Amino acid sequence: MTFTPTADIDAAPWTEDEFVAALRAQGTRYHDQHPFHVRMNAGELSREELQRWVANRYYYQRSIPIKDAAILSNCPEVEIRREWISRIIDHDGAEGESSGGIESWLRLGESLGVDRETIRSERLVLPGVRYSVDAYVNFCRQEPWVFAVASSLTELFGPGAIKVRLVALEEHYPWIDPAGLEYFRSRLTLAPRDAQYALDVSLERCRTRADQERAVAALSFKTDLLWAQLDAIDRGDTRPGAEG
Ligand code: AHQ
Repeated sequence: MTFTPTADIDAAPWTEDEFVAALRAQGTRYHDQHPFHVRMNAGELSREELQRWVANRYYYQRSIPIKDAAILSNCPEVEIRREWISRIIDHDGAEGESSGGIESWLRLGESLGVDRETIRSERLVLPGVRYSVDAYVNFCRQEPWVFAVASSLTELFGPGAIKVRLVALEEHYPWIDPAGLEYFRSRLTLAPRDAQYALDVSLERCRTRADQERAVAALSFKTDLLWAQLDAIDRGDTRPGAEG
């Protein structure tokens, strides 16, 4: 992704408050405002749409540890890696335990009526979902690790969105076993921790105006890919011969 700073290269760096405000302003582009999530939260999604969503978002979830491993592989600093590696364990689970976010997501799928083998086969993953998620993984492989860290700052907005989603799913879709929503409950604790660490690193390492703007651009890129992912899920499979 080629980045061209908008300010002239000698512009004064933002103050910490200005930088945080520029990052948080990206929240207006967060996917909690996407029509699909708006319909989800209003109780308007069909069972088929929820099943399409869970099977496609699996591709995002199973890609998170891969992009976090890419960040680790680009980061030469032990202290940063010691912190960041927890994200991989959170999703993959610990050795020998049937734990972790990916396992929880499969349980979410089962509670929505999609068996785990169908989800893990990824045969229901739509092209637009695959390409937007792969764009995220490749961004984290190719960009300097600090900006890949900054791209994870959508999690500044995640917990608020997930709180609303949890209430909506429990209220409007009584056929979903509440135990299947455990994944989102776990994010309410993990995401704020992760977001705070990613924000601290971004503030500490992005000291020039160009780096600050590049961090904001990385976050903007991430809000776009989350939006594109939901666009594909919202439209469904429009290819010739697609069922339904
Ligand atoms: O379940 C989510 C998750 O594990 C992560 C990791 C983080 C990252 O490193 O980019 N982002 C993220 C997100 C998760 N869930 C999304 C949702 O709406 O359910 C939100 C998403 C994000 O905000 O980036």
